[in-house]
Amino acid sequence: YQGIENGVGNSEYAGKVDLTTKKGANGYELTDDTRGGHSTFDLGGSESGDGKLFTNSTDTWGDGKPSNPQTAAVDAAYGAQETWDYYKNVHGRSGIKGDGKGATSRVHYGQSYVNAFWDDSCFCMTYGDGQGNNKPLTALDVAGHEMSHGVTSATAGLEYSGESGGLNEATSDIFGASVAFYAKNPEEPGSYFIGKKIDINGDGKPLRYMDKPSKDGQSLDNWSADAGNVDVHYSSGIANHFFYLLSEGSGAKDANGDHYDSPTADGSKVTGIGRDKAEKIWFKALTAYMTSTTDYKAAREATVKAATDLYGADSAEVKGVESAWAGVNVK
Ligand code: ASN
Ligand code: ZN
Repeated sequence: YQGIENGVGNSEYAGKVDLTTKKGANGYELTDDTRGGHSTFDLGGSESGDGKLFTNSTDTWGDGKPSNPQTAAVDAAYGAQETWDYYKNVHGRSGIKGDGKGATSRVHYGQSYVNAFWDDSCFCMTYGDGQGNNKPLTALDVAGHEMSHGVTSATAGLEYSGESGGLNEATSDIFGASVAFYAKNPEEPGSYFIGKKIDINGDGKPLRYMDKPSKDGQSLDNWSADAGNVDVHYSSGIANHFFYLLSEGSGAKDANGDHYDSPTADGSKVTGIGRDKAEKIWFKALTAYMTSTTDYKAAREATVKAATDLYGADSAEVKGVESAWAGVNVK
């Protein structure tokens, strides 16, 4: 017999998780035929090639520790699974390209590589092992962030420089956080703080903050004329802040033990419309109205159009979009 199986993984970040696997000629394989055949490969420290498909004699994978090479594979497979389900069940999109096809994940890239990246040319997701090879970059919000670069590339195609680059990065932060909220995993709860689990700077702090992006010391909270000259991982702050304001509104709020605090550029008050609607608006704007050269002003127009399509011209949602952009100085 060869076919679809229900496996169990012991992850580094997400606890014990269910994984869809496959029984093949050489035992169990980390391939998910219920999600377009997404498969997870071991680079074993190499920086090139496809790697080797993870296989196992039983259908229990990893032991929750980074010393076991399967553990990072469990987190990567879980991230791909939740990202697939998020786009399918929330936005009706089947796979990164919307064509029903799964991608591949590669783990154990290089030595102590502290990053993860999506690559359109191999339609593949790659994860480093992190500092001292023991903090793999395989957290759920990182998986969602990186694979969302594939979605952006297949849709709006936002150029990765200038203001469009900031919007590209923000789209990945928005949907990376959204994937984690969607998954409702108590070990790895959703948050507006990006990269909480990977401890990329070794100080226990998140990589980026959507409520008040400048808390990282470099990101922009609000638009200004030189936003297009700032690194895309910092100019993204403007749209991340917009998304937070649209979802939650202005004013301090505690959630999941995170202290969220989001003042507006001009002191105006913004009333949130809830994250679910904000996600729908951003997705529609990305897939129907944004293009490779969309800048912040055009992103405002795209989201107003999207909210108008979804909720009507005189809706509270359109007013929310307008007031959230005003709150980040995009007028
Ligand atoms: N983690 C980085 C990012 O998604 C990797 C890269 O491709 N620059 O922006
Ligand atoms: Zn990115």
